[in-house]
Amino acid sequence: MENQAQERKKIIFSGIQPSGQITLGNYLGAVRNWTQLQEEYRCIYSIVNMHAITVRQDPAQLRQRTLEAYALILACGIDPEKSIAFIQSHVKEHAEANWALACYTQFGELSRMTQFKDKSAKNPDNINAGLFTYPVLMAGDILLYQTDLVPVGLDQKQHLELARDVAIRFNGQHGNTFVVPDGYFPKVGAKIASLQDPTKKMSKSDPNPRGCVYILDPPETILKKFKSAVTDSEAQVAYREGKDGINNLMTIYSCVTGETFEQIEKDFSGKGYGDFKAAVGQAVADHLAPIRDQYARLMADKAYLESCYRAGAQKASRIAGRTLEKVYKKIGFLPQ
Ligand code: ATP
Ligand code: LTN
Repeated sequence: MENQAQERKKIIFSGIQPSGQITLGNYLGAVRNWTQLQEEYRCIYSIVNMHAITVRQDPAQLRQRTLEAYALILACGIDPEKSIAFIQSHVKEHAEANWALACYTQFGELSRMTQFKDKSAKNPDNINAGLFTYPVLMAGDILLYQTDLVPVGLDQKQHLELARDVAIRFNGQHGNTFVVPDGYFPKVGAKIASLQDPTKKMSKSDPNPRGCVYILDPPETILKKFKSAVTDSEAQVAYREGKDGINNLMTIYSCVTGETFEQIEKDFSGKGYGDFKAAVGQAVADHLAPIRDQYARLMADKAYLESCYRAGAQKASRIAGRTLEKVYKKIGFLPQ
């Protein structure tokens, strides 16, 4: 009975790159949502280390960051008993799906991807083919698990649409093979901006670390970063067009305290930005403190982490293998 109920649950898939330290933007835009979906859905989450190598990585650092990112998503509340949590390169089907789906993706559609254009501009000496076909690997991640919903930040919307288009195209040619996935974006927090340049997204690869709050930053650092956040000269805590810095801080405060924008405006009416920035910093530091503690406990138990990611990869591979087999059959690959 319980098994049947499990089977009917909708499937969630999402991934995060171990390309740097996980930020408050990653957390509020994606990872926090992942944990909240675990009760209602069948959730599958991956540390997408294969995506991370589209930008140059130091091998030792990539290994370390992959383990850290895995520990961090567990520390944020991903329960490896309830969800499947695995490391992308451990499940070979991802590389295979990537090739098959690349042959169902057009050069023209990949050329339109804004992330490719942004990252090529940032890394002009390494515009590699992987960076170009990045969205195909991502489509494979999603489609291999017959995913219904993909919880991501708004920056991933275009990639998600490509995954849908590829699924629809493949289904059109070969009959129903893939579930066509939908995006799942948080109402508040889908686009957290840099604290130093609130017109830009907070990003792991921001060269200015003061603009970026990392989940594992100690409380003093968090307070300092919020204190130096860029605002405006109006000195009024209100959510309005053109007040990018304050809007961003209000969004962050709302995400971690659950207060609405109206409540925040009321609470801080007549108070200066200094008070508000200190309050946001404190609220974020308080919210992240238990995650930091849990992370330290997990990193001290490597054997446990290893057992979790091994089991996760086995479970993921079973599901992905079934889809890949179906795909190969439909394409016309002679079975062994
Ligand atoms: P990089 O800077 O290396 O491209 P990133 O910080 O964009 O990395 P990813 O690993 O690519 O992080 O993304 C993980 C998840 O976090 C994705 O769902 C993405 O949409 C979300 N995300 C990233 N940055 C933000 C942000 N500033 N606000 C909200 N969500 C975000
Ligand atoms: N491109 C994503 C990471 C990612 C992903 C996925 C997200 C890789 N594969 C599958 C959702 C589903 C990003 O966050 N930059």
